[in-house]
Amino acid sequence: MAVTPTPAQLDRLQIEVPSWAYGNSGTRFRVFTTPGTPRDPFEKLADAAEVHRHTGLAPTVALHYPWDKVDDWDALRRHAEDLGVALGTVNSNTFQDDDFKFGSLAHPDARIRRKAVDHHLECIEVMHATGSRDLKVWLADGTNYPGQDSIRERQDRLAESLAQIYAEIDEEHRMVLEYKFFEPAFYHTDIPDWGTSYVHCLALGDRAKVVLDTGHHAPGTNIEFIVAQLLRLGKLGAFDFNSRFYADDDLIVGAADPFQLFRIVVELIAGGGYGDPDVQLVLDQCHNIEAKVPGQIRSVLNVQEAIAKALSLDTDALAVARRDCDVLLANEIMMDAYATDVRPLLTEHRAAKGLPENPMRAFLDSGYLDRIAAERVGGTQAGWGA
Ligand code: AOS
Ligand code: ZN
Ligand code: ZN
Repeated sequence: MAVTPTPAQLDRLQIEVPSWAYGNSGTRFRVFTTPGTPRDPFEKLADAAEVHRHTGLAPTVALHYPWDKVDDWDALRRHAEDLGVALGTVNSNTFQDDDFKFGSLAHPDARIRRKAVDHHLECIEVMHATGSRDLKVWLADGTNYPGQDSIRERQDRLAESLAQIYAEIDEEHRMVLEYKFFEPAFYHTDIPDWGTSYVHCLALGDRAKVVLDTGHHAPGTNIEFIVAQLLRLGKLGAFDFNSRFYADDDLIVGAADPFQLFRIVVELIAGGGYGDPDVQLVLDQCHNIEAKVPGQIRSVLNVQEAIAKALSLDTDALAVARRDCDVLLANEIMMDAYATDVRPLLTEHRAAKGLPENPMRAFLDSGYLDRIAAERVGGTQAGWGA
């Protein structure tokens, strides 16, 4: 009862990979190092390009500023082009400076807020040099204890700071605003949920959109509902894809709950967001114990598989079942799509495009990991690279 996705439908998938996924990362207990870890943004791009070369799915790379700061942005841009990828979203960083201990854009001190706004203006300069379209704002702002600061006043300060940044982005730029319900602040965060992000984006204007990070919700949250609603409102700007079991685990997308990923992309497709460049699909992951490039390859393939299953949904039959209020049939049609083994179809699709039929195997056989382990000595932790 499932339908077969067309090559053209499958070809609409593009996933942005994060530069920070290629650096070492870990927990507060330990950061394990991996041989061959990139030593600078140029090497991160080289690794990211391997993901695209083997899958054909990851043509852009998100940057984190100042983690990915370089002296010569043109050189970085050209390097990316030579590797067959492009520079993507610029992520700001207002969480690794002592001045931001009590917040950044919502901080009670106007001097600190100014510093945080200025950091974003610097990011906008970077966007001019990199040709990036999106400025992604994720804030660590919040409080740990009731009474620590005024929740209400922090919202007002945040709105004012965001407006100052938004006023400086170009016509072709967007500001995408991420929400997260906890961590590193534990009592309240200043943008805890999609509603708060939406309210700020609405006040800012058309080029401000919400970022939905799949790991940033309380357990049990119906994320596909949020996807449907934000698409309906024209305010879903981007996804940060990853998996969680317990908190903001940042594990490989689709690893924890492939059925949830399927349900999310079903709503993405139903709401017209699939293949729409205004809904940017990005990975936001860390590979603490697994090899990083293969971890990223697995991730983009997991998204591709979920998309192919969702495209297998017989939407005509589903519409009839829904109209008839045939609950069991509607659910069966949905589960048929999910149960479809799309792997042979995707293998065929890759072969037709001249890509390796098994990208993971092809990458592991290429010798790239041994090569970088021998060549690169002293790779650094994500965020402290270069
Ligand atoms: C933090 O929890 C967020 O998911 C952000 O998207 C963050 O910018 C990213 O994890 C890189 O630090
Ligand atoms: Zn994120
Ligand atoms: Zn996160």
